[in-house]
Amino acid sequence: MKRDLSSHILLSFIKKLAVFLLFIAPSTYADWQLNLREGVTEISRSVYSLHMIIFWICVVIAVVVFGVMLWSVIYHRKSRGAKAQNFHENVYVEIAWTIVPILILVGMAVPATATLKKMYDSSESDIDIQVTGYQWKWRYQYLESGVDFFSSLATPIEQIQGESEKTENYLLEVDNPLVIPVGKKVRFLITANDVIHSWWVPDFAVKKDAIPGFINESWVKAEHTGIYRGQCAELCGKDHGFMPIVVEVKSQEDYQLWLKDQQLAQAEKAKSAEKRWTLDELMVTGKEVYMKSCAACHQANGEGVPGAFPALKGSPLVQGDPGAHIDVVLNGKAGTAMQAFRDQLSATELAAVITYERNAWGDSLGDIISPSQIAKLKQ
Ligand code: HEC
Ligand SMILES: [Cu+2]
Repeated sequence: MKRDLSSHILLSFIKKLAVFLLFIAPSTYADWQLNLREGVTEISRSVYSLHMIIFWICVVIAVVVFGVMLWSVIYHRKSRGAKAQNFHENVYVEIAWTIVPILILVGMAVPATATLKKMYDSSESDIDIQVTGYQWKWRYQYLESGVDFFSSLATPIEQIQGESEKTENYLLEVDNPLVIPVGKKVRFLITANDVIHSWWVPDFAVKKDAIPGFINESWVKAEHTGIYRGQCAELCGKDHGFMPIVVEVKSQEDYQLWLKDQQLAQAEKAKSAEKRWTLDELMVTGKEVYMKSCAACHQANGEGVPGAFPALKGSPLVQGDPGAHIDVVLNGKAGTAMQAFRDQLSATELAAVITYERNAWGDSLGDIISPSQIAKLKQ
């Protein structure tokens, strides 16, 4: 009786588990993918088929080896009275186990080398883009057209801290995506500014280390317009998981329009540095820049985080000689979290944020750091 009850409970538990698994299976595992993805370029497809060829070779070897082993274990077991044969230095066996692996390795190396050769051939590119890894963002410089911008994580902090619902492209969205035209060979010159990063876009089968002082090359010829996402693939510090990559492949016409827009906006920025700025104008722009680029460490109220990020409010350096203050913001402090903002911000943005620091939070010096002055320093 007792046994009946417990086996009944066990059975009903198994039934419930089965029903539960059945229900969660379609919703939870719908976009599960165990295999490598095929990607969207000729190269990514040949990488994929290479992967499949090698995979099947491994499967065949495993089946043969484990098959022979299992068969021997079962049919030549001791209880059946099997007696091991005792032979040494059998020339035929030794030749066979040398030749067969060589043939297998050559069979793998031939298609692998052909694919590698294609991947490494970055010659005759239509567009060259320098990709630079920074802690923790990417910089894209279009070498022919002079377009130059930073691309950083756009996921709102509330989502990261679990205060709001995570959206579909959580941690895979940026403010300024890399834009390239469809059907053109785009060469990437990949390097880094501080530590080693790695530029990885799985759909293009591009994953290249970005190493300070070195330039690695890779390329892509996208076949379809669309948005492709990737990540930094080299552990590069505390925000390594927060420097995603987004590539927008546009039609040739849309790409040309985008390029024109960028060039115009850049020219505008350069022109704005020549304009005469009032204190009020600089304070408005300065506050925007401060909130976006500085407040994460120095805090919105300028009081910093004791022991980690110094207070700017009331800091003798900020209150003192402008030269030293400007120097810290433009060139950073080597070996600390205070990075150089020289390339990350325009002359106007730099002048505005420095002016803002000197006049916000109640310590008003009333002085203006002019964009034209910073523009000269930047050259
Ligand atoms: C990633 C964190 C971080 C960000 C972002 C950051 N800073 Fe800093 N900042 C620091 C740290 C850390 C120091 C202290 C460096 C040292 O040890 O001397 C510092 C020092 C400074 C100092 C010198 C303060 C003093 O009293 O010596 C100034 C000025 C400054 N930062 C301005 C800025 C401005 C302007 C921005 C935005 C454009 C900014 N910082 C963004 C981390 C940051
Ligand atoms: Cu990185």
